[in-house]
Amino acid sequence: MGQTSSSTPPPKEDPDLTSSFGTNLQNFKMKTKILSQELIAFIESSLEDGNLQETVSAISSALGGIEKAPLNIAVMGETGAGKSSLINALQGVGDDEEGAAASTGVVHTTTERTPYTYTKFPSVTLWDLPGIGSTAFQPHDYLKKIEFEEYDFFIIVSSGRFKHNDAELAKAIVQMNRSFYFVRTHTDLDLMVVKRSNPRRFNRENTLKQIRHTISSMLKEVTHQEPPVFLVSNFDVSDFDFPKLESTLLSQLPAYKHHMFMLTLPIVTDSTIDRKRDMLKQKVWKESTMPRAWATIPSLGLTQKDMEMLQQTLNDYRSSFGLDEASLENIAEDLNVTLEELKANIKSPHLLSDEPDTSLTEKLLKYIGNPYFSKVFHLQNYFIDTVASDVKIILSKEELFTEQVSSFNSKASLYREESVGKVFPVGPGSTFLFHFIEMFQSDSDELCHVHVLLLLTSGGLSSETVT
Ligand SMILES: Nc1nc2c(ncn2[C@@H]2O[C@H](COP(=O)(O)OP(=O)(O)OP(=O)(O)O)[C@@H](O)[C@H]2O)c(=O)[nH]1
Ligand SMILES: [Mg+2]
Repeated sequence: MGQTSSSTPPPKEDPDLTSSFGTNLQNFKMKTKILSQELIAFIESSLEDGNLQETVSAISSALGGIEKAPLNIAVMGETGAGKSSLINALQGVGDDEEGAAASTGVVHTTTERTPYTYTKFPSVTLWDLPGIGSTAFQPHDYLKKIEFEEYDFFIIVSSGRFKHNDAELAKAIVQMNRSFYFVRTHTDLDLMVVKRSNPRRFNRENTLKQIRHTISSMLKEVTHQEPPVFLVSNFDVSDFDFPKLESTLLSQLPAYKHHMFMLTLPIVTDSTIDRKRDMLKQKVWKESTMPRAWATIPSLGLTQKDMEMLQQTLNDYRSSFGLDEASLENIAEDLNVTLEELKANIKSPHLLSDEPDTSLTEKLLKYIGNPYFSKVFHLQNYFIDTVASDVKIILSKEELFTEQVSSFNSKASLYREESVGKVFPVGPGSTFLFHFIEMFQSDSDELCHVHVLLLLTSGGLSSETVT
């Protein structure tokens, strides 16, 4: 359906970026398909037209349906760590069943990156990747071969001791501004070995705590972050952290998509805003041959009429970016915030005081003290820069859009309540199964996407469906 990849900017210059994978991470331009090409084209054209309200509306509605946006998850790690088995377990299929991720086993190995639609969240693709260390996938070109830049989110799968390659993967992901979960498989075997070696002192909880602590500390040391760590057995999805892994994944994915969306948005919007800003500045530069442009405010040659024109100029810049008062009011309404709350985030409405009893000279006084701004030409450029930067601020305020989305969700709560207690038939194999349901309120332009989280226990699945 013609989606373009939007790339995130490369990380800052850092000598550490030449990882032990032999790849300079700056060669990777991370891509994501979270913004569809249609949406990108629409946002660019509405911004060019100075219709910020339309841009905000498009973003809000895309965020309202964010669960439908595609998300690519890489399942990566050393060979034999249990990546393919983990995907099978998440899908609720046995290793030898139809639909199982290819090549699990002690001798079989995954040789090609293979996508699997995550059955419990169909807009998500789980990528079963070849392991580091298999013949064709040596560390030095691993990231390149697995097409590291293609993924939005990562699951590092590891078994046994925490390894150098695990640390390098974690570092690479964080340096590229992405997130990951760390999944330690074979926990069943680990416990068995520890128990065998010292049956009298064996304490299951302490052993698990120790393993988790070791991994978390190593990860903190290499990434300076505390990513979630899950100890699982792919053979027993009801034990250890497997249920928590699954529920965390399903409950966090929409928020992560939202985050990725907002992270990607400036790459699309900033260049259009900058282009518009530069065009306006060029116009000002061309007009700067007029003596008025270099007049000093307010005394040398600048008349009351000139000052009024200056105020009009600011209003024009605000209008051309869609930040005039009327648009701001509409945007505030769309985002479910008050006009004051919206204005508190930005500067341009306050550049010239809007207090009724203040004279224009008084309004300009704050600039006159600064010799640089005392020139009309510089002041015009400052106005343009401020208005352009305000547009960027509004479009990058995750919390402004979150406000809108949460209000959207609260409208949906009515429908959520109605569906509590309904049971969905889902595939076998999971103890805790979560399913998102979409419901549509017909006869209304307030289309409600309702996410219902159902917690089912094994053995209790009914075939009752929700109409
Ligand atoms: N006991 C136990 N065995 C596991 C677990 N996960 C995977 N295995 C076994 O470990 C072996 C390797 O599993 P795979 O899923 O093929 O590992 P992989 O990471 O996909 O391997 P490559 O494709 O070669 O990189 C298989 O024999 C699995 O049955 C686990 O949690 N516990
Ligand atoms: Mg495999």
